[in-house]
Amino acid sequence: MPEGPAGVYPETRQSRDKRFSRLLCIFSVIGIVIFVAVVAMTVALSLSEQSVSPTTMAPDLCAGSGVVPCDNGDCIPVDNLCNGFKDCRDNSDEVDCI
Ligand SMILES: [Ca+2]
Repeated sequence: MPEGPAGVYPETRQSRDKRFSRLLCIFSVIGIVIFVAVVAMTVALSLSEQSVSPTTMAPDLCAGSGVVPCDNGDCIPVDNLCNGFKDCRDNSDEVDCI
């Protein structure tokens, strides 16, 4: 019975197991990083969608289409200016009414 291969085999298997567990660890870390990145992107996307309400438009887009900009950037129909109801979220449509 040859002693060489029998003596070498346990070391080779150990180092192979070590390498395998190290690879497993690296892949786990990569998986966790990808998961965290995807979750962060999903949260950021949903937050940015929430902050843009349907009535919010850039002030220059309000002009000339029957709507006027509020001080906070909302757009409201021009008829809603000074009508006694709060249409802008900042109530700027009911300020400085004569
Ligand atoms: Ca109003």
